[in-house]
Amino acid sequence: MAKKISRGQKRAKKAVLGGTSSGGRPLVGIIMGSSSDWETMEHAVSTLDELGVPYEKRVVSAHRTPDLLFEYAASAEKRGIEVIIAGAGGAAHLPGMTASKTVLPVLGVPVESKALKGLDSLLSIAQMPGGIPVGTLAIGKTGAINAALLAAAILGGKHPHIREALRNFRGAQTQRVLANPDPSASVLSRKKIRKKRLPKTRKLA
Ligand code: RP5
Repeated sequence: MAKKISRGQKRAKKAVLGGTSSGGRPLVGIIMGSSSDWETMEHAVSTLDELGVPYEKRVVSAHRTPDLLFEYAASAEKRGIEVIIAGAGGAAHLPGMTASKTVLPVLGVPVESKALKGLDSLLSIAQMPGGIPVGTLAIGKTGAINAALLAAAILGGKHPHIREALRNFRGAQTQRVLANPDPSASVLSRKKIRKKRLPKTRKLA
């Protein structure tokens, strides 16, 4: 029989989980230090959506909500999460601290900072002392997309349908390049699209 949980327990569970994707138990936990990281991290989310990989997503700050970070990282494995993607900017300690509280693979996405264009984030995440690794991706959107693809590659070892989804993704990407060999054609079509989007300007008499 399913165990009944109280309203308080439900609230506490929601506080740890945040939002989830549809399509089954989340396998990837996507966390980010601030809602200002969403613009970058939404690319990890949309890539997982494209691959049909279930995830949960939420803001967890290493310095503003350290207790939540510990609770999240320590309970992730028990909750069925198999890979964590952590995005943070500046003195980006979220991925490293998360990795210190779990043996799950943690993939770090350096978010582009205003002051140093994400170089600070990149070094903070990549330069973990030996013993607690964080798989560090590129700065910004590229890193967020690749973190999702790498998470799918890790999951693919255990979940054959995810490996197939990744294979299809790669195949479609290859086909797109092969189908558009003329570089000037794609520049022209991009220019056309931009022109269409521009609002008409009225001439002054
Ligand atoms: C980090 O500080 C976050 O990951 C974010 O990239 C950065 C700035 O956060 P906000 O001040 O915009 O909340 O913790």
